[in-house]
Amino acid sequence: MKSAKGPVAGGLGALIASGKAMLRERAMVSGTAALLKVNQPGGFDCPGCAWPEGEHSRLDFCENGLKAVAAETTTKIVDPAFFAKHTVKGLAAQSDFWLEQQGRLTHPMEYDAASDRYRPIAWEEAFARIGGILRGLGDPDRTAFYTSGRTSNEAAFLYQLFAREFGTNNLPDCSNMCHESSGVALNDSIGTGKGTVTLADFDSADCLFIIGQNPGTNHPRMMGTLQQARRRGTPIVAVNPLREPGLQRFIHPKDAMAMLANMPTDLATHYLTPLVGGDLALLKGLCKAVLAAEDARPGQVLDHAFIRAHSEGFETFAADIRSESWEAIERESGVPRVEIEEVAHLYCRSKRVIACWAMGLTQNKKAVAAIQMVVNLLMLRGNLGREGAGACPVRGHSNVQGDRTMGITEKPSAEFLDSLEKAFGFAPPRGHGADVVEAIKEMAVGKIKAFIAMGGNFAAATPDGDRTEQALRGCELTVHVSTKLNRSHLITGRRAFILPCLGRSEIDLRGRRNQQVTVEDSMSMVHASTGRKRPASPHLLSEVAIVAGLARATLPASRVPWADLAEDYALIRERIAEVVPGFDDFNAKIRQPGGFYLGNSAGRREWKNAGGKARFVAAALEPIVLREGELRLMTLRSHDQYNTTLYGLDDRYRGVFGERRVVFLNAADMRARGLAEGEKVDLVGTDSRGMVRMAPGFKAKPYEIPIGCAAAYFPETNVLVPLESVAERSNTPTSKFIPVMVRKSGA
Ligand SMILES: Nc1nc2c(c(=O)[nH]1)N[C@H]1C(S)=C(S)[C@@H](COP(=O)(O)OP(=O)(O)OC[C@H]3O[C@@H](n4cnc5c(=O)[nH]c(N)nc54)[C@H](O)[C@@H]3O)O[C@H]1N2
Ligand SMILES: Nc1nc2c(c(=O)[nH]1)N[C@H]1C(S)=C(S)[C@@H](COP(=O)(O)OP(=O)(O)OC[C@H]3O[C@@H](n4cnc5c(=O)[nH]c(N)nc54)[C@H](O)[C@@H]3O)O[C@H]1N2
Ligand SMILES: [Mo]
Repeated sequence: MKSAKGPVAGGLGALIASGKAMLRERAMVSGTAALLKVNQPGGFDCPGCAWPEGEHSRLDFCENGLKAVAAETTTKIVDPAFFAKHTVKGLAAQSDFWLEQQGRLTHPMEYDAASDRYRPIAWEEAFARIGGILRGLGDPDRTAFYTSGRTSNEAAFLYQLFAREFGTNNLPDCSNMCHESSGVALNDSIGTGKGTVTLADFDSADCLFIIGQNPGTNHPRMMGTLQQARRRGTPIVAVNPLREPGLQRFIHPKDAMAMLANMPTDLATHYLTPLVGGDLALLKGLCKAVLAAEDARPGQVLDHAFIRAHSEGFETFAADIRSESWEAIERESGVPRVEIEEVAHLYCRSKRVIACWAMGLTQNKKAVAAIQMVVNLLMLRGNLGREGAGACPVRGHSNVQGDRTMGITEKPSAEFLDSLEKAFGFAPPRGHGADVVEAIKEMAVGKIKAFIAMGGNFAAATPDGDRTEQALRGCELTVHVSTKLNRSHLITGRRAFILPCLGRSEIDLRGRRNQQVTVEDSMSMVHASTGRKRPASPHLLSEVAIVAGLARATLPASRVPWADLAEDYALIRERIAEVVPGFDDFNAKIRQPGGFYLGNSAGRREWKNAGGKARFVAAALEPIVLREGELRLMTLRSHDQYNTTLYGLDDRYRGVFGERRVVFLNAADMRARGLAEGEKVDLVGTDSRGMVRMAPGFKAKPYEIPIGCAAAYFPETNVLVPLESVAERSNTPTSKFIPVMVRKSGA
């Protein structure tokens, strides 16, 4: 939607776009019915994002939530007849968009190399063959068990139990590419890996920071919360190299009056546009200006009581900040001192501040240090563990946080393993397993030989596309538990299986009852989710039943009653209650409307890290040096995609229609390269070892982005991300910082 001042997020455009998505999926009738039960009591949890439900963010209407539901409830199917028609090579030649459009998987399939086709196989037969191969590998560490973040708590708990009883901690997950940096930073600073705020805190905050996040597209239900805040007069500070239309102007699609009058709410009151990767410098600048304000009015700016009682490391931190020069801060952040000071003064005037962030912070080399600097900034004025204030990493997948709570991690704590051992009577492996990047490296050298995926699209979501593909092809076995066809199914190991599962919207009939599952949102609320739709095929099994089937076939002498657990998920919840802190009376608690709050130690000002205090952590500012002509490329999501799933080819808010191979550039950088608007360019990256990577044929689009920076969509650009280019301490691929040359195609 356009207004006099440019594009507006939400509004009528959102209504039209979601209608189109449902028509395309032929999900109109059933989809609308399904939607009535999304995020409602007795209904199912939205498979979109992890933003919690609340008064202002209930899914009365959410364009991208609707697209996610439409994609899952499509009536199109990918059945054995489909696979008989297409060779894997033929399918691999199709686009990701085409693959997604073919519909829901209906039967378990096994790859037949001789005909290069997937052929149907009975469930029990598939389990038996996979179990046989896994046992035959000898060493349990030769298998990696990947998880994407939609998997329910019940399925996730069983899956990690299976992996650990089998004998490995190789549990890479999508978090490794997502909020791992937040977990590492927060655990070290405040002794918990999760956000400290609840949704109610947004009602009393008097200043919000939104750093490296594009909620208009990726967390649309957050927009209702932000709009309410603005109506109360709460200032919002956006920190983002791109001027995101969704952060500037928004109409709630439910808000018919505003829509008719075309009167959007102006969202961000302050907009800082750092260089890509310039956040650490910018945040140090904000801390420096706050310390300067304290020096000017001693005792009136900092929360000395908090600093004294609750923190350590303040002196070292403050000394480092004071010695940082404004010249370096301005150069490395790309933001003028006056703008930083203005926002710092707003921060000092505000009594209750929440800082939100997402991938713009986590997928950079200095991600962990930058997130710790956000925490430092909050702590200077005691903005942690009190009403209306705190740290809010905004999670991605709808249950990615819950999966971690259930033990999906390659680095389990000793306490967790002790509880598991006590509850199930086997000795789980104690050494750390492989994360995503390590798993790819270990597959590449033949150390990991089997790859099992509980959801996701590993081949497309991971960095260094070509190398990851080689690594997967080198495996003895690849298994994908999936709802829809994707690229990863076409990159097969020597033996390969697709195991199709129920989606969250579907009825999951086991033991004659429609089983409930549970999920945890971004603010530690756990609640039940019950599917309401008839399954896409009668041959589908739930993720829970698939894990149980695999485990039974792989571990004949198992101590876990797999078959019973898979017939009654309440029994799984009883076991979770035994192992995971905070889940006592789990089955009773999920009967409360809206579920229950797990609590957050830092939110209570209890510090569970090594020193027993919240830590101020200093970080040196190292100059970022690029080669002559290189730009800092960030890779991001369009409005019409869910990670590797493409719903369409538009990015309405950013003015892109019918295409995805687009690179956003500053007009000055285009002029310097003699590029006209729409001209085709190749993106070329070189890594430290001199290996050249290329993504050809992108259209140059002038955009409001700082000079020296560029942006393009993922997964098309994943070939450019070197496997070795990771965030310090979290090993997260630096998807938001890839040095590239932009060259005219064919030049
Ligand atoms: N509809 C929809 N919803 C989704 C998803 C989806 O694909 N589609 N994905 C889900 C998942 S798994 C996740 S993790 C979240 C992702 O949610 P986001 O983190 O909002 O997603 P991205 O598109 O990666 O965008 C990150 C933002 O960071 C900015 N940015 C890039 N580099 C920098 C930088 O160096 N500094 C700063 N300050 N900002 C920077 C970009 O301009 C962009 O606005 O959304 C979840 N929700
Ligand atoms: N360059 C670049 N790369 C990135 C990112 C980036 O910003 N830039 N972002 C990273 C981030 S934040 C993330 S989280 C990862 C995402 O990585 P993944 O989670 O691996 O990828 P998705 O695209 O979300 O997975 C989509 C597939 O999941 C399956 N699926 C959908 N619903 C279900 C379900 O209910 N059950 C099961 N079993 N399967 C289901 C479908 O088959 C679908 O094709 O990508 C990362 N990669
Ligand atoms: Mo994510």
